[in-house]
Amino acid sequence: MVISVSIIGLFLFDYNFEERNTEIEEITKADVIMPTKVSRPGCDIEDICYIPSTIVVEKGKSITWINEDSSFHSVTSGFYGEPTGLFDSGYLDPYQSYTLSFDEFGTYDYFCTLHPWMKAQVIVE
Ligand SMILES: [Cu+2]
Repeated sequence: MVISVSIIGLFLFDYNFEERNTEIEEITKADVIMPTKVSRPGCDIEDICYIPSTIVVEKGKSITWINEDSSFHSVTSGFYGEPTGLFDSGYLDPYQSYTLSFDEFGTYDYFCTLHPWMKAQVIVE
């Protein structure tokens, strides 16, 4: 129990340290896109609210999301109504990006705090 608590603590520390928001003035190479019109229900039917909706990343590597929609969106760990508190981009402006490094193995579900139908997953291997 003590061991698992300390691992979570380290992960949270790494997360806070690595988190950063980048403005689009720099050329952003995004791994996951929030496409246009996902602020309306429907993208969930084809699972294209975040593209790709499941991304596999090597442990220690980072993922960059970009909001290509004209509405605000977020990248928030957990499920709508049940955030896990591991990461949260806050509201991303149109064309704002968000980069996070993943230093622990696992499957990380995430969602948008504004649009309950927007959900996706990061798998760290
Ligand atoms: Cu959204």
